[in-house]
Amino acid sequence: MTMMEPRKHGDASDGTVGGRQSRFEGSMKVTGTATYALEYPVENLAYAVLIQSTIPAGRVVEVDASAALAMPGVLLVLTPEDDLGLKLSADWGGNKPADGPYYPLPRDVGFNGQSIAAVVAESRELATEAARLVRVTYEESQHVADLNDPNAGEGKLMEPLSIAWGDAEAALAASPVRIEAEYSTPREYHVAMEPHGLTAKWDGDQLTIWEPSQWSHGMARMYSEWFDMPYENVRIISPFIGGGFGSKGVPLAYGAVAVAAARKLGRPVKLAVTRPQNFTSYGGRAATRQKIALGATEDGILQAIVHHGASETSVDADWPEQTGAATSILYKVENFSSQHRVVPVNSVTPGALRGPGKNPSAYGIECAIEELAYKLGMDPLEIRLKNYADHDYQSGKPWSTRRLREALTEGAEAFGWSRRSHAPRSMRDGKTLIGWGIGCGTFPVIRAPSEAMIRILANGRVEVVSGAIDMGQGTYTILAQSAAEVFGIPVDQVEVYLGDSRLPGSAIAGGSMLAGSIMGAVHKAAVAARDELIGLALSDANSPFRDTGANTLNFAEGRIAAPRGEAPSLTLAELMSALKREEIEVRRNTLPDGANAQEQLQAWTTMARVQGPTMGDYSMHSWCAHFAEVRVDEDFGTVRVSRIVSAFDCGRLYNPRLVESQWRGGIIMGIGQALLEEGLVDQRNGRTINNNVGDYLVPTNSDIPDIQVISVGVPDHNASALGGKGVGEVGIVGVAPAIANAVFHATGKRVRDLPITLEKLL
Ligand code: MCN
Ligand code: MOS
Repeated sequence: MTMMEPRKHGDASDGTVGGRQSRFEGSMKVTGTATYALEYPVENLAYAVLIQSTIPAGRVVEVDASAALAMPGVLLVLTPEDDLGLKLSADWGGNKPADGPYYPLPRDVGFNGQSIAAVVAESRELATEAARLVRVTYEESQHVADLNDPNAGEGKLMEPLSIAWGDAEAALAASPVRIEAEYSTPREYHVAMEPHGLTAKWDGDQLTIWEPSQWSHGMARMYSEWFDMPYENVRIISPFIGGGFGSKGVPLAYGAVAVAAARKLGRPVKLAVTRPQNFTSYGGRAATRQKIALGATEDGILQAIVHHGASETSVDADWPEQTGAATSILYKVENFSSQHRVVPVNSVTPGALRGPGKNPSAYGIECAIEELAYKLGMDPLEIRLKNYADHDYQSGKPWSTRRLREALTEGAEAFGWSRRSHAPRSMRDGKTLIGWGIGCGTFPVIRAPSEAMIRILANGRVEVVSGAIDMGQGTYTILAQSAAEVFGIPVDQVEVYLGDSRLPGSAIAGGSMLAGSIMGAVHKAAVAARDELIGLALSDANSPFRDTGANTLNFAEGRIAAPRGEAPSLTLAELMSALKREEIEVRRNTLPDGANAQEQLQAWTTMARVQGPTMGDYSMHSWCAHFAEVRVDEDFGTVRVSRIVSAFDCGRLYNPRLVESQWRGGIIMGIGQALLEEGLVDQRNGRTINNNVGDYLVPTNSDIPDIQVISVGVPDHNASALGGKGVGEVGIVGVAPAIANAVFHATGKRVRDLPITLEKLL
């Protein structure tokens, strides 16, 4: 097996868990030496280009590819006529569908922008030109453009997502103070810097796929099922990813098309999804709307929450963007009711986007709680502290750790919240209105098993090997820190190999579950490898430690020593040489002891072993409180975020520098969500109008103010082996409401539909 180039590191300081190493692969990415999926030099490549439907609903009647095929250099045109011989795969949970064929280029069109044909040629330019010559005849039928289409209807109630306790309607009716409001969020997209695409190559019955992936093992499994071949015969290679944010967890239709084309042609095929095609090749965050009613006493004690939410889904799958996901756990309330509906529309099936569910949910409840505060004439910080949940009212379980009170008070202190004047429009700087607002956020602790391999080499270097993914979060770096700590060596003595489905099994880089999961596995394997080395060192005839009478050895500052200095200390290399060992290799997983091979494979390739936040004695979540300052130009209605202070409880931090960057990244995405991001749909034809990075606005440097982040967490050993909770997603949750609340404070105007653009303020 050829190995990836290992990620080395130059700075040896802080080589322990909790240190502030920079990202190992950061300089490789910015200097262009990190190889992305579409950059692998593969010989004899053919190039595939997708053709997407231009109607929102109906059927492909005919594809006339004669002009395209007549072009020299065009190799193949795939259309709904072609039976690619694929089978349906089980979903990411591992749930098997009824046996049946899979058509990645379907005849029935479910949305505008669905892939319906592909052209393969000797060059990408040729394939693109030939694709323009392909004539598609459609039979169009009625469509539903989006959630706001008059024909969209109320949708289907998702029974399992209905949550209730107490008697919310009665308690609401009896409450002396009530507010009710409707909030909405538009379609939002991942817009990762690296667009989607892949290179696929067959060698006999062996398939290699270079594709950006958040889950090498899960994706290999789904490809193997589509192509009805043994799991072992598929290999996904994905050592570097230019951002995923939830979009790169499973293989998608275009992947099946590229692999099928490569099989048909007997040549490797590269398929790059164009930026516009990225908007409909997989789903972004679904548009949502939600109605929230709060009932309270005159002194601001919550009595009831009634919540009705809905989100868009596609016509052929139910994907709920759960608007109630945070509503039920943020506050102490005895009477609660929440329902969620999905409304089928002619769009691609929506997907997970950083903080799915929690994000729009926090937008609703965190705006509503401030609306209640203003109605009561109460400080928004005070109302949150007054209704602090001492346990999880939904599950009835105690929190494992919940330092949200500290996040609120320490965040307020750092922000200078006490200097606020309460009345809207009461703070200004000349013609600029100033507003302050708060938004709380949360994300569940999701736990999953993982596996890792540790190798101690004769030269004293230590290797960490896992199929886990680093898409920019910092996996390479924290795993090097973990191994370095166990062996008492500098981090630059550790090599980390990741991003390959042939390497040991791993949890998905998703649901903010990877760090806790893979750190546990690497720590376990490293300790086992160290124990094996200690055992040899104390017993091997060639070992200088053999006659010391010690029963263990110390590993610190790059040297191995007997506890009371009974023998001279050695480096790892010196000890390996004394033992005449080429290598010590240890593989460990965090499944229950005795899990057989099939159970192991199931654990890495499906979500079957994933545990939610209340699947134990406790309710476990990460928490945060954002404090936002906005400046609004009264004449132009322009909003600038001028300052953000956010305090987080994510348990123990494996690498605070990387965590701070995760939090800031989430906050920056939250600023985009609050002020800029919005997928626009042409009602006439269901087309995504702004399907490019010129028109779909994401924040740039000039939109981003000073962001101060504070950690108030304490280690939580129920949440993970090393005490950390999830970090990657919680940062985005609660930012948009903090900004919306600040805009209200500045202007006295409540904008309830995101994004908050100037025309809504004038
Ligand atoms: N970390 C830590 N201490 C902890 C937990 C995490 O130091 N207690 C740090 C580590 O650097 C770790 C990172 O935070 O690598 C993220 O850890 P975790 O919260 O476990 O999240 P995952 O590794 O599972 O990453 C996925 C998560 C998700 S779900 C999305 S969406 C997201 C995110 O990470 N997409 C990202 N952050 C992203 N960051 C980048 N650069 N690109 C993306 O696409
Ligand atoms: Mo993250 S949306 O769970 O990949």
